[in-house]
Amino acid sequence: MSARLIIASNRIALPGAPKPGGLAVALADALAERGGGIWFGWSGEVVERETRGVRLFAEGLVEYAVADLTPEEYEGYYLGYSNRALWPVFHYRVDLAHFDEADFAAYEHVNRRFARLLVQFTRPDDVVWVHDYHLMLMGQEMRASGWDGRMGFFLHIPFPAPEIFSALPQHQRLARGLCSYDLIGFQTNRDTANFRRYLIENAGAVVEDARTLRVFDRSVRIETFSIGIDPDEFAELAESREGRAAAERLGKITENRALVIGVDRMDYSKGLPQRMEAFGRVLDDHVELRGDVSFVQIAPPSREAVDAYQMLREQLDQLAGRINADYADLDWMPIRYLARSYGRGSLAGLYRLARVGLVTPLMDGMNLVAKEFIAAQHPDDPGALVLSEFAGAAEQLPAAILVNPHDIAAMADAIFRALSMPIEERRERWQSLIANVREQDIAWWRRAFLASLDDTQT
Ligand code: GDG
Repeated sequence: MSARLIIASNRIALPGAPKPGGLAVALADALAERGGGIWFGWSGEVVERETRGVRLFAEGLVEYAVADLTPEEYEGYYLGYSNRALWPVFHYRVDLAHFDEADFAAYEHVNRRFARLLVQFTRPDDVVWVHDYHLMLMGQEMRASGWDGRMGFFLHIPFPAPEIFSALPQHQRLARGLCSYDLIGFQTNRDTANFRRYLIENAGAVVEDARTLRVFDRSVRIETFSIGIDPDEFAELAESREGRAAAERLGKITENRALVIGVDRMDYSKGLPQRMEAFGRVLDDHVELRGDVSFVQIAPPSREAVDAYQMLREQLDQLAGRINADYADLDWMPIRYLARSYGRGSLAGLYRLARVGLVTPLMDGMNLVAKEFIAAQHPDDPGALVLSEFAGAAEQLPAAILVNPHDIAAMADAIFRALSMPIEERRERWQSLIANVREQDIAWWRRAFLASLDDTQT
């Protein structure tokens, strides 16, 4: 029997609550497949007084252990260091980053508190898998609390070029902390290469073998595991009652107009203003398309307590308003901009209805929407995908129409090309895209990561 698995992530999908996405399902499955385990993380609640311990829930073979944050921890660890410093820097937006020693102290404090809480639950032969940028220092703190078993970390967002990472005042402490893990997984080869180069140039790392560096007196394995989705789930959702109902509602309004769709958390990394401008440019350049094509952008607001997100919201409201005012007619609205969320089934139905999917982040770890869009298409009449070359997914999906999201004219051309793509070419490209989405799906991802972690030397 393989060792028991312990997962730590900032947010947890609690039993009973609908699983917010494929990742939550994948991690719960990973735990079940290992014959049980523990999933530890923040409860999502902010309470005045620091609650000492964790609350436990069980579902089948999986135990959930959650801890609350105090308002100060929420502010410093979550909003502050995680989302005002790490998120922008890792997405190449040093201009938006806010460096505050007190935020870092809160980040360290929560990582330490979580580590101490979790260590109490570990048994010597357990395997620990920590997720994402909120918890980069948790491994080091677990080591400090006496844990010396196997421990892996997966970063869901990009790892930037060393010159960008070094802008973080605490880059050395973060890098050293990360190297407490036995395995560090990244989304793409680009990220893996960036982290290796950082360690070689700044921490005197020595290459041990193709995937292992000797650094800070340890051997650390650094490898790429591109996250995927469950493609069958999205194909089924597209045909589900919810999926068909959503497609029918939108289809009634867009009638036989070609539909272009975007679905993104409202985040400045997603390139939403550039995308709207590019769509406006298509209407500028192609008089014949006016009245004939609709762009639906679903953009649920996210991290609204952070300034940069409030500014983005205003910018998008303005831009969509302006383009609509310029081009709309009595019976046609060019952009349907929806700052709200929809159920996964509805999303799948809308993906299928669309002729073109626009996934044009300025920088993105992977981007699951690209894969969901592909999985939801009908094989006989699939839509075309316009994909940013800066999305991690571009490494795996060369059959998409790849674009530079900073180049508005090129994006407008790509949208036009996608709208006019003959059905044979759409089918051919889709066959190649879906083959990849199927091959490196979510089950492949978690198994590959855990197999590599099981195989590290301790
Ligand atoms: C991070 C990394 C990496 C979106 N709107 C709604 C909704 N969504 C769902 C999508 C998709 C998920 O949220 C978004 O995933 P992405 O991968 O596109 O982007 P991030 O949220 O930034 O995720 C990213 C990912 O982690 C996994 O490692 O790929 O690079 O940034 O599943 O469908 N879901 C529902 N309603 C919505 O309105 N239900």
